[in-house]
Amino acid sequence: MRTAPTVTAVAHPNIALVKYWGKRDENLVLPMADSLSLTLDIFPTTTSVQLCPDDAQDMVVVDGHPATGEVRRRIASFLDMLRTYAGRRARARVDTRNTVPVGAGLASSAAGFAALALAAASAYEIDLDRTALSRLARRGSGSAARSVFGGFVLWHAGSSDAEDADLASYAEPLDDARLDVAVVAVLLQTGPKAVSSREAMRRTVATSRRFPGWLASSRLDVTAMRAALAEGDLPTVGAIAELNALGMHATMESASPPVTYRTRASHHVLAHVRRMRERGEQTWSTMDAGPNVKVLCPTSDAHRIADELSAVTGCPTIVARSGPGTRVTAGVDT
Ligand code: 2P0
Repeated sequence: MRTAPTVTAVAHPNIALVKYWGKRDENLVLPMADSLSLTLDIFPTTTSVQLCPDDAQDMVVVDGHPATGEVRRRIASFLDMLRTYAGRRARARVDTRNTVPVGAGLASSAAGFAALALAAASAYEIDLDRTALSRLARRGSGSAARSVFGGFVLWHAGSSDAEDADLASYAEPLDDARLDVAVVAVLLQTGPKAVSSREAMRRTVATSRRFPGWLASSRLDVTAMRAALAEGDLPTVGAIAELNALGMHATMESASPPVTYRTRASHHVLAHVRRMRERGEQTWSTMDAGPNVKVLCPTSDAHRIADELSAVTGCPTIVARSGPGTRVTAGVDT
């Protein structure tokens, strides 16, 4: 019997400059507001999918080990959704390799589900354009919708109209963005977080009195950020990104019980980045669902700033730039 080909896809994480924090539909993974990101050129995830019609269930291997628990459940239910769409029954073998610790607030799920969406859709012979691929990746993990594309990307929340809600929420590249920026990631902690971003988001929406204010300001931030990106205005981009990230953390810290991803070490880096700015550096902080701080700066300054942040914290730093969208690397004739 002919064995099905193994399709391999690679995807990169993205860093949100205006964050996604709050869903209006958990099942369809529909956000409450637009968000805007930069896909990075570090920490790729490579995922291979092969259909195995004789297997009774999906086999999922993550970083060389059989997946269990929530990780396995999310991947298997993503594959179930694809099978329903494709009208196919064959189970799949999924092998995914990260170059970054999973669950540490370093966007492993964005790269992971973007790579899985492309490799699995190709394996099941579902022909999707990039917009449809972005919608599909969104169903796995919201931020994965953005990692389908390279460079600066806008994820549309879409209308609240139930009829076309799924169709209206997808990401697209911002072709008019022109900005020279690097991202220095300060790796303070790479262990898995105590509260998943999914649970943290749910808790924030349900209990934080600051949530309506956060939502209103992030909608304004998207408009201002788009204009600043088109102007190539790094100081404005940096200022909006930093305030947006601080607002997101303040909002989740006011949930009940509070979600606190910022540690003493995170605050130390945030303060140091402000001090660098006061002495004339172009540096702005952002943080995701974890303690690590990412610093926006001009590309020509990035290695110098990374060295300083390593020296100050005693922790490793890594410099990232704009990276590519997800692509198939093996298994499909082109
Ligand atoms: C973002 N984050 O915009 C925000 C900022 C973390 C902080 O998207 O529940 O893994 O799978 O849709 O995409 C992380 O949440 O959440 C995230 P789900 P996801 O990048």
